[in-house]
Amino acid sequence: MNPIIKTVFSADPSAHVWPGDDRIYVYASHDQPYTDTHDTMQSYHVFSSDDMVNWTDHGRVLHLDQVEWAVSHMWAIDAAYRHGTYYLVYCAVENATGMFRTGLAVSDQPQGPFTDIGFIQGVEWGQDPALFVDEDDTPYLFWGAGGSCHACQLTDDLLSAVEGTVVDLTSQLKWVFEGPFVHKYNGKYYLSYPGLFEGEWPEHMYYAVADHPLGPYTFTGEYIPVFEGQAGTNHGSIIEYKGKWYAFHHSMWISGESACRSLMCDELHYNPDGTIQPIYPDTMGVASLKDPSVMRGTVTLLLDASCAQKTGGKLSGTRIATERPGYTGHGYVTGFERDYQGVIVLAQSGLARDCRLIVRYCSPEADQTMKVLVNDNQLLPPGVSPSVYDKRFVFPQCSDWQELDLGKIHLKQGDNLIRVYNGSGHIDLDYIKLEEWVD
Ligand code: FUB
Repeated sequence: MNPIIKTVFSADPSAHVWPGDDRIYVYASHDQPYTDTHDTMQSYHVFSSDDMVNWTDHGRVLHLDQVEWAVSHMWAIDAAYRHGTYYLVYCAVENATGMFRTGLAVSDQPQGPFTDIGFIQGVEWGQDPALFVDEDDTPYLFWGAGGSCHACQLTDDLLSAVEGTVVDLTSQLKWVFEGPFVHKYNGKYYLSYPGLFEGEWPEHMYYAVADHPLGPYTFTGEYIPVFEGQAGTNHGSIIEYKGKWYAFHHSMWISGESACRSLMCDELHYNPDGTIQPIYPDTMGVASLKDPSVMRGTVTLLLDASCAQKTGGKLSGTRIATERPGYTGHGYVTGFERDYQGVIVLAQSGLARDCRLIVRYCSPEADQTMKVLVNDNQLLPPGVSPSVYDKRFVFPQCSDWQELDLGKIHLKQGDNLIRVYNGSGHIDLDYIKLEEWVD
């Protein structure tokens, strides 16, 4: 169904399938709900799926506060995998110059969280970056803003433009405005981008084709015309996944506001001559969903407790451990030894909504009692009246990791803090999961 992500406002989707992984990952910028301007964009989310129907939101994976050189405008992004490292390639306005720069952040996991390593030297006004690594392992960077598009080869560490390789592709790309993305199909390089037909908003999605990543490109056509409910902008990526091709892009179908966008995905078809058939987005979205038995997909927010500190939460007196096998990601959180020690995670939501709260934990020695706070509200175990002082949940003894369903919680629009802490019990905590609530 379109939009594919209904739980949080996000835009500029860059989809990738990494070697040896059967999931598809979508890296996206984050729109603060209903601020009516792109100036408030400060962070990124990663979404993944193995069926293009049900998605996992891996939460906030990089925030402006974690990037020393940047002052604002965490706009469009891309991602790359090279030599065992996952790169988030993003843009932000540099504090020192007021210029858009192309930042690089790294992780050893495709879903992040990511750590900034600085901006790419030799690239000025590097808004809307796309990092394309060719089959021979050569990395190329594309960027575009305000009616222009440039590209260059990158050095092996990806941190600089190779001297003398910067090319201005603007005149080769009809109507180009911003947002390049590059994919390869049948040996040809496809550069897709949002453009302004005759200089007029909103943006159409166009593409051009070349025999070399740095061009020359031949303008080939439009693949997503302007559609009803489109935000003023559009921006996207093209990817093959499990034998089918898809175009990811965005709309304002949920919010009705152009700076409050939602991710979309539609199937993409090539003609025998390599041209792309136009896409007319509809609410049914990807073809697999046209099976009437699958009427809607789900989005689950999965917050890895061991990443809490880097994703907008906090470890309060607790620590990360790895001794007990079977955890998710980098480890689990342990050390809930005294009252009030615990974990806080950030759950961002586009709309106020109900969710099911699930905790994955292990407690081999005995039942434990824990407290849970959602924002400022103490969560009540079933059957416990608000007047009762002792509102602790029992986490039953278990010799291996298990999920405990804590029932319905309410998320407000925007940022929510969920805290699981010691109420005289000690657990090992792997993740906190928020499933969409279905009545
Ligand atoms: O998301 C902020 C900006 O809007 C992007 O950088 C542009 O491509 C447009 O989508």
